[in-house]
Amino acid sequence: MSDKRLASAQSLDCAGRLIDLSFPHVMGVLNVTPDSFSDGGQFNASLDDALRRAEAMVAEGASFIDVGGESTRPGAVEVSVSEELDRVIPVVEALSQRVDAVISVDTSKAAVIEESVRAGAGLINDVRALQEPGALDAAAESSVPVCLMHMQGKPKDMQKAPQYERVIDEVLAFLQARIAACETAGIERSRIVVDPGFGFGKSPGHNLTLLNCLDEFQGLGLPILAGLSRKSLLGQITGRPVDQRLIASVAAATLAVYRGARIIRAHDVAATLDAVKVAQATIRETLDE
Ligand code: 7PM
Repeated sequence: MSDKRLASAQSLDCAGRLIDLSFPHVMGVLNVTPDSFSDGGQFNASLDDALRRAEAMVAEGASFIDVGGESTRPGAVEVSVSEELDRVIPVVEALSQRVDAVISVDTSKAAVIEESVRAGAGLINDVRALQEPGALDAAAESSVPVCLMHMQGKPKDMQKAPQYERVIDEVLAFLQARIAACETAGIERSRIVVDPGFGFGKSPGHNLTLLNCLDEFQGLGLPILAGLSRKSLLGQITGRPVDQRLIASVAAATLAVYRGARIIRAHDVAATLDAVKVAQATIRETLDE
């Protein structure tokens, strides 16, 4: 076994819940949509629904539930702090008490980071890698791990004309700079997860290079998270619409784990977990773990 692989075999302390990274984990996606929380009655119905969906994903084997209140969809408009807090915090409060998994919050805002951790979140997943005002300090003061993701441009226009000289080098350099910024702010390396950000300001070719060369990120010595589930790259490869990308998503998850990813962010947890187990057993050449 390579030294690099040993170096990244560690564990993450997510608000007291230990995640053993010697084997890969699935992070289930839970979107909390804008219109679902419009009035009192709807609010409770949506909260119940979110709880049920989260419990189902945990029953399928998810180690993390990623709660997202801001759409980072290409072309999406930004949401206000108060709106994002209203969407996310009640869900985090309910889930962290009732669901047997780490609650991750997909946010870039300092106030949402602070309130989420207070409400029981065990991981901050930031597609903007803690570059928003106050986010770095908010994350440093919380004691939970952070996922730093690479994005070129902003969600509004990131898919218009993604350009790189060498995509791997540029994404690596960005992540190294953000890791350094985290360390300066007081976030130790043992609290950092990295993510190349599939689909965030990348052409199909860029995404495929990142997937095929994902093992180069192992040199950072930090756990790698990959999110490819249902993404447009898979639509471009297979010609299928978003609701028919399960098989392609599972294939991509397998490849990502084979190239070193330790956490796979996915909508379809049971299928994804089977796939990552196949990749893991192949890497280890054993059924142990
Ligand atoms: C539309 C397009 C809606 C893309 C939602 C998305 C990632 C993430 C997302 C990822 C990490 C999705 C994305 N993707 N966080 N949040 N890594 N760390 O497909 O790849 O869910 S949102």
